[in-house]
Amino acid sequence: MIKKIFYFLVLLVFSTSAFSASMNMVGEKGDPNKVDRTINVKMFDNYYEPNIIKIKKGETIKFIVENLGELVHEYNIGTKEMHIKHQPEMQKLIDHEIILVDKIDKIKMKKMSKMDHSLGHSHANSIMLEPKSKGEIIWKFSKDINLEMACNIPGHYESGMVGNLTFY
Ligand SMILES: [Cu+2]
Repeated sequence: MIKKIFYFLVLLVFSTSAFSASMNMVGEKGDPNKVDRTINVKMFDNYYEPNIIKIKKGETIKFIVENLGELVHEYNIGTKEMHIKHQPEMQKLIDHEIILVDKIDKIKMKKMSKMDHSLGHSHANSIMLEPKSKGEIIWKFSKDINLEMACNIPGHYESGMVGNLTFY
């Protein structure tokens, strides 16, 4: 039993540190007082407008994201690998009926996240929006590696809900 708990803790520490390491790879949460540029992004079913954004290394950008589609969508900044890893997490939110076709059950999300942290789905690099809603992300692009903005709701990425964040 104790051995089991030990392995669980090792796994927990390892997975959270691996996660923050990959987050640092793509930049960091931006300071709202140091925004260099504001970019409006529109989300439709299933694509972004614009779907290519050019960024200067070190820039802090405020993305004002608006969901003009009829489905729930996500705006998530990461590498291709991060998005692929994130997709099973999103599938879990669908399986638990936290993400519905056009709604996010925020009360359920809060409740479930107390038991399983990954279901809380609050990361500084992503925002999930219901149809006809708006939100923002402030992100500092401190590393110039190729990034993607993507929606990891099952089927969306595959059908084209992905765009490029490229550096000058
Ligand atoms: Cu989507």
